[in-house]
Amino acid sequence: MKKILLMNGPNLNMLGVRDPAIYGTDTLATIEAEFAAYAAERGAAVDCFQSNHEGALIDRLHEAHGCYDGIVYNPGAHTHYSYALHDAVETIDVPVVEIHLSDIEAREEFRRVSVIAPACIAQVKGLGKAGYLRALDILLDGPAGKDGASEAASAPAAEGPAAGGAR
Ligand code: CA2
Repeated sequence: MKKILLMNGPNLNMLGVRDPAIYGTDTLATIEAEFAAYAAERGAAVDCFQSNHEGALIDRLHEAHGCYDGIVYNPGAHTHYSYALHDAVETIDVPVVEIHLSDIEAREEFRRVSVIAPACIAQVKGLGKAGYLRALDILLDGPAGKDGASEAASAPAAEGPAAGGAR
C-alpha cells in the first residue's frame, strides 16, 4: 500500500472559521478525513500533519525522507517566502505536490510567486478542497491522470510549475 503524507502550513487550522468566500466552509479536519477516504479508495494510506511553525514543518519533511511515496503540501503563506521550506522539499527523496485552495495567481501580487513550487513535481491551485484530491491523483497517476488525458485547458488551477519546476 502506498503511503502519502498530507501537510498543511500556517493558519490552515483556521479553515471553516473565517473567509469562506476564499477558502470554503470546510474545516481542516473535514478536508483531512475526505482526503484519507479518497486515498483509501485508491489504495493509499495517509498521515496528516499541520503546523503554524516553519521549523516543525521542516522537521516533518526531513522525517518523511525514505518513508513516504508522496506528499501533498499546502504551505500556506510560507509558499511566498520560505526558502528554508523550498530547500527541505528539494532535499528529501519524496515527490511533493503543492496545493492551494485559492487561485494564488489571481490574488494579491505577493501571492503570485511560489518559492516552493520549483522544488515540487506539480502545483494545483484554485480548485478548493477538490484540489487536494487532484494532487493525490497526480502523485498516484502522474500529471496526465488515470486515463492518460491531459489537464483541461479551462483549469488553470491545476498545472505544473513553470519551466524548471520539475526535478
Ligand atoms: O489558497 C491557499 O490554500 C493558501 O495556501 C492559503 C494561505 C495563503 O496564505 C496562501 O497565499 C494561499 C492562507 C491560509 C489562511 O487560512 C485561513 C483560513 C481561515 C480563515 C483565515 C485564514
